Amino acid sequence: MRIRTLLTIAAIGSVALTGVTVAPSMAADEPGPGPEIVSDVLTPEEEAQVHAAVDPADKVDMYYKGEKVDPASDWKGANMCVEVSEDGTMQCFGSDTEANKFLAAHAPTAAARAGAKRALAAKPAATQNVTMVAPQEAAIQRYQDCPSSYVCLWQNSNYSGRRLQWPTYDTAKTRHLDQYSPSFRDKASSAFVNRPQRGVELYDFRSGIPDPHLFLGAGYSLYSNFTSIDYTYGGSWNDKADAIKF
Ligand SMILES: [Ca+2]
Repeated sequence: MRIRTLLTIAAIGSVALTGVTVAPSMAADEPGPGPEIVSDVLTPEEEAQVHAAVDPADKVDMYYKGEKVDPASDWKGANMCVEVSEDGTMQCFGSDTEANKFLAAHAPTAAARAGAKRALAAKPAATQNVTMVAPQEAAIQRYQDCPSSYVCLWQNSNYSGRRLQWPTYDTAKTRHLDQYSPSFRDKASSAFVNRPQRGVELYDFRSGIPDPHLFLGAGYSLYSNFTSIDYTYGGSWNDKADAIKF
């Protein structure tokens, strides 16, 4: 069943709530547009908590083809990087098949391993399917690259470009997007919360004014384009996120 998470918004200043009405998906586990898009600002207490949970200077180790990614360099040929340990370590991959083969055996939770296995099993059918649909529809279906039980952020809209992918742990983790190499700060443009429960928060760290945060609901929720999500201080959430709590 599609779980809808409702947030109670405290009656504080600078609340920007964009009500997006979408038809709920009827089938179980069927991805669909995120429920309510909630963009708000953190209270000073929440802000202190988030800042204490992340340190942008504390870079995570990232590996590609068995070698550590040089923090000063690029992802080289990698298209996606996936968190493979609770300490934040990432493995980067050139293709989804390569990623899912690794994750099916080495992902840090049983659900994450199962999600990768399911993606591998579904791959031939999905590929056939994509050749039969219009290119635009195929592009929109790229969210399927983010396997079941994971949370994904993409650099571009419509689930394209580079992707960061996190598994679901027993408790939520917070990561500064500056911890990745190269930094993913101010880059996220689309997202998929491919799990039934526990939404995701994105934060934008600001100096001198309260930090905005964006709540992405659980329940297989798709957010295809952050340019369509209003940002508290004007403009959109595109290329704003500095940290993620998943
Ligand atoms: Ca930012």
